[in-house]
Amino acid sequence: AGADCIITYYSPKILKWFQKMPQIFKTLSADDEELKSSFKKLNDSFVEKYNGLQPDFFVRVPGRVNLIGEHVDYNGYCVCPMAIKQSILAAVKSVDNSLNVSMSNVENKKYADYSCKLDKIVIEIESNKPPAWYQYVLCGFKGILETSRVQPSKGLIFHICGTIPPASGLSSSSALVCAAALSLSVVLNVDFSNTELAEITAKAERHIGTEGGGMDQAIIFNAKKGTASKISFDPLKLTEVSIPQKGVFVIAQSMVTKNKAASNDFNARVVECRLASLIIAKKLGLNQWHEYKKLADVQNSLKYDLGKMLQVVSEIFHGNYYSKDEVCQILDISESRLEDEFLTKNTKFIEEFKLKDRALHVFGEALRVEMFCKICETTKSLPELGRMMFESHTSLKNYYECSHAALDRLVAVCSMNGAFGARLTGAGWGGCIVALVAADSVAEFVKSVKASYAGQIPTTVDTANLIFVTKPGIGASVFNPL
Ligand code: ADP
Ligand code: NG1
Ligand code: MG
Repeated sequence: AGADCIITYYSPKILKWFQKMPQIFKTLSADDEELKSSFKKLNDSFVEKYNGLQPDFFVRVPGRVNLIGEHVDYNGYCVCPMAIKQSILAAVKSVDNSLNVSMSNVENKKYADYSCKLDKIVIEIESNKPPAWYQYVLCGFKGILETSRVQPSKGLIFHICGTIPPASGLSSSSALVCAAALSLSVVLNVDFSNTELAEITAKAERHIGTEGGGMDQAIIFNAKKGTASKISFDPLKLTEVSIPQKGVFVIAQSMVTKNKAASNDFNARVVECRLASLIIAKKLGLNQWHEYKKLADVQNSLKYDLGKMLQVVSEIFHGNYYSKDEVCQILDISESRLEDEFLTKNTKFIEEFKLKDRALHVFGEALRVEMFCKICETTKSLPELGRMMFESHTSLKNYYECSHAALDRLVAVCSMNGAFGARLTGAGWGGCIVALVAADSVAEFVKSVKASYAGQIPTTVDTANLIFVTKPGIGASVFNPL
């Protein structure tokens, strides 16, 4: 019994798929009343919108909170996230004899309906503008079509609702991409393992323009209830990390949103790290230096430990901005090669790059992830875990420059109210913080931090999600119709 068990009833439409991928099917258990009621509402909304048609199945895809290890996944280093309760829910119906896909959202004033043909998906992203919501959905569909090479034989209706605070570092974007990918896999009856789905969707979300590392999609498809995960990349692997019982994690929103695809801030950090990798590889005489696009790849070839990498960075980089010219001189390449081979569409026009501080953050953060996971396994010391989190925040603020005054304020408020540690979570520049708090005083903590928002909450913010305790939840799942 429990939310993790496999259903015994399945609708004929998804029977074949169920037989191929039983691991992702879930049944609603008695303690899932809240989820059941959310599906019921989504079902009613679907039936009303689509003139009495019923969905064939439902999908639930959670958001995630990263406990530590920020901006290191795309550098090849480990991260430590867990899935959260807030999620994207989709009600899905396959449509025979048509390649049409209808995308709709319960919040249709904010997220307007869209439809197109599955065999003609175009994702055109304008630089410095937030993508439309359905473009994330199209990324998910495109990922499945590109990888499975299945010619779509039918279309679908994809009707969703969501409770993940958008553009706030809890991975609402990836939840949406993954919900779309999973739904289309069921409709087209293609089977992938959870690891394959994670890799397909990580690649697919890059069509939105940001070059993320794959943490979000990896935890979304592989999260287990009750445990955080240490994720390593190349190859993708998850190991359970049990959170000490005396501690709980609290998430608080800064109320500043940041859509990562609407500016080049995220990709600027990706390419700064890439340039730092290339320069270390070149300066330390690695053959084929141009292949070293991730800091972890350089470290692996040099066979140095992380402490030694921090020393190397301090020795070979100056702390100022590097101009494009200076980078080209060091690498002995032309500006056009720099742009074509190592920069992205939206970072080609950046004239200067900070390299030393970015690399110091990445190697330092990679060390903190190792220590954090080790403490969870051994001493389980909450003050030590908290210290890693505060240090992570300071490094993100000073070296990585991806914090925000509202996040710094929240971290300070958490500290003043007795949190063992707190840090921004997700990409930053706004969004949420995560704090580690003693389980026996969490109610008091939440009350005090909530009080610090007095008079500042815009009407657009859902106050239920402003500050909340979070427990490690289950990954993406498919459910039968009600
Ligand atoms: P996050 O940190 O939440 O992943 P991103 O900037 O990567 O932030 O993505 C946020 C975008 O995801 C939103 O601007 C919106 O387009 C889309 N999104 C998130 N939640 C929903 C939702 N419930 N319905 C439609 N689109 C959503
Ligand atoms: P958010 O903030 O959820 O969009 C992004 C990246 C992650 C990771 C973190 C920073 C995507 C899809 N997600 O997450 O891969 O790099 O920032 O640690 O690009
Ligand atoms: Mg995102």
